[in-house]
Amino acid sequence: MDPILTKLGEAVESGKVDKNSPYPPQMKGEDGADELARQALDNGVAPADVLTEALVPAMDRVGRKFSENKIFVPQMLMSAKAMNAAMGHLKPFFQSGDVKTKGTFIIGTVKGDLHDIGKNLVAMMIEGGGWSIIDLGVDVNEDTFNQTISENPGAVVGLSALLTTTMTNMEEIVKKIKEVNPDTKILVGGAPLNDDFRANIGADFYAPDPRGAVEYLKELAA
Ligand code: B1M
Repeated sequence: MDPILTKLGEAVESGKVDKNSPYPPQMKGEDGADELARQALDNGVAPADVLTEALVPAMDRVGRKFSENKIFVPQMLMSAKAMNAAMGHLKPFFQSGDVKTKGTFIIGTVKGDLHDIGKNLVAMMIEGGGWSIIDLGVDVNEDTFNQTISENPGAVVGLSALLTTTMTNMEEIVKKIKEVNPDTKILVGGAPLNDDFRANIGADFYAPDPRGAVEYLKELAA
C-alpha cells in the first residue's frame, strides 16, 4: 500500500484533523488527514483507494476500539472530524460519479426526541464506511422519512431514539414506513432499545453501537 495511505489511516485513527490541530499532542506539527488526503490525490492515488484502503479501515478500527471501550466519545468524534476533513477532498469525485458509494443511508432521531450525539456518530461512521448520508436531524416524523425514501429509492433507513417515551414514536414510524415503502430496510438504535423491542416493532435490525450499524450495512451491500 502507498505509504501516504498508511499515514492517512493513522491520522484518522488518532483523530489528527490537520497540521494545526493540537490533538493528539504526540502528533503536534505533523500533517493531518486534511493534508495527507490532498497529497495522496495529488500523487495520483485513486480516490476510491483513498476511501477503501485508508479511511474505511481506519474508521473500522475506531469503531472496534469504541465497542471494546478502548476509546470514548471524544476520541471517536475527533476521528470522525479527521475523516470528514479527508472526505472534503473526495466529495468532488463522489459528486462527479467517479467514485460510487455503497448506497444511500437516511438517518434521523425520531419525533419528540432531540438527542443527536449518538445519531451523529452513527452517521459519521457509516459515511466512513463508504455510504452517502442524508441526515434528517432530530424530531423527524414518518412523513419526512417516507418522502425522503421516495426521493431515494433503495435507501436504507436508520432511526435513533434516546427516551423511553419516544421509543413508542419509533414504533409508529416503522409501521408507516413499512406501509408506504414495504421493501425499505430499517435499522434502529439508541440507549433504551434492545433486539426484542426491534422485533416487536417490525424493524429489520438493531445495532447497539455505530460499529454494529456499519457491519449491518456492510452485509446489505455485499
Ligand atoms: Co437527555 N436524557 N433529556 N438530554 N440525555 C438522557 C437520555 C437520560 C437517560 C438522562 C437521565 O435521566 N439519566 C434521560 C432519558 C430517560 C428515559 O427516557 N428513560 C434523558 C431525559 C429525561 C431528557 C429530557 C426529557 C430532560 C428534561 O427536559 N426533563 C430532555 C428531552 C428532550 C427531548 O429529546 N425532547 C433531555 C434533553 C437533553 C439535552 C438536550 C440536554 C441533551 C441532548 C443534546 C444532544 O443530543 N444534542 C441531553 C443529553 C446529552 C443526555 C445524556 C446525558 C447523554 C446522551 C448522549 O448523547 N450520550 C443522557 C444520559 C446518558 O446517556 N448518560 C440523557 C452519548 C451518545 C454517544 O450515546 O446517544 O446512547 P447514545 O448513542 C449511542 C448508542 O445508543 C448508539 O450508538 C451511540 C454510540 O454508541 N445509537 C445508535 C444511538 N442511535 C443509534 C442509531 C443506530 C444505531 C446505534 O442506528 C440507526
